[in-house]
Amino acid sequence: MDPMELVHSGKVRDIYADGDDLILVASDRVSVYDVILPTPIPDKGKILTQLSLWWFEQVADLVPNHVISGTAVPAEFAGRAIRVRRLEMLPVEAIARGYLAGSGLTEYRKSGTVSGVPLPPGLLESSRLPEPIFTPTTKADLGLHDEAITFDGLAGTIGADASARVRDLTLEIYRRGAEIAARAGILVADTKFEFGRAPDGTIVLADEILTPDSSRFWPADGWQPGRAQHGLDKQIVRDWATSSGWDKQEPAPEVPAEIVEATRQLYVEVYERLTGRRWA
Ligand code: Q0Z
Repeated sequence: MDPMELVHSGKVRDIYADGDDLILVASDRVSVYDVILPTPIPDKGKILTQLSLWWFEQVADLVPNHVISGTAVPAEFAGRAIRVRRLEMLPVEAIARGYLAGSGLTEYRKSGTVSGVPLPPGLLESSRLPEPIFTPTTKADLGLHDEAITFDGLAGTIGADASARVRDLTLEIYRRGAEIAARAGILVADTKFEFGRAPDGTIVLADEILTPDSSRFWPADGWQPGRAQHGLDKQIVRDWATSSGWDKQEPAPEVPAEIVEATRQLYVEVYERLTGRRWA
């Protein structure tokens, strides 16, 4: 096979070009407080890739997606790569929120709104929202933080028609995802989608979807508004990092084997609960 060109290296994923296609490769790297840890989580890239492929199938009737193949990838990336159609990406993150957490909670406490959308008074940290909301952000360059934009701000960036389509799709896909996850005892507090345009103008779902890296997953069991929830992701690493006294500046310390194994097990559990398949 011809050598592929590395077109983008993200914190935890890389993109290669292969002719007209792209190959998205998920690594086992883990980012905590925006710092890459020196210790990989074995199988993380494969688990998130297989989970994302499974989700694309679950929402295929709602929206076209960029997936060409989960298997026609270079042997060295087998299992942790997806061959996708190259799209003209929309320069925004399409976020849906069903619960109050993170930057949504911060804005609500300050102004009673999230992305400019007024919410009822009296909501608590982790409260379920009366209905899921669309809270787009601009895509900031590496190192900078994404900024919330209103729907009108979005329309100014990508146009009114594309904005309405992206909003409607984001909420539809979120509702489908949240409903499927709920049956597995998992709450999708919020999730981020990325869309692109095909040459004919069709809006296409891209990137990875509904993984612990692109979403906030909480166990439905024990969910309680009024306090922070335990995330079904790298929470174990985050908690260990905090208790280790690390100052959150590079370089991060090595992660102990038992923390690595517990985190890997959590990713496996999320995969198995959602898909109903065993992680072999
Ligand atoms: C996705 C990203 C990743 C770092 C570009 N189908 C597509 N066509 C064109 N561009 C993209 C896609 Cl998915 C694209 N990203 C996000 C993915 C590593 C950043 F694997 N950037």
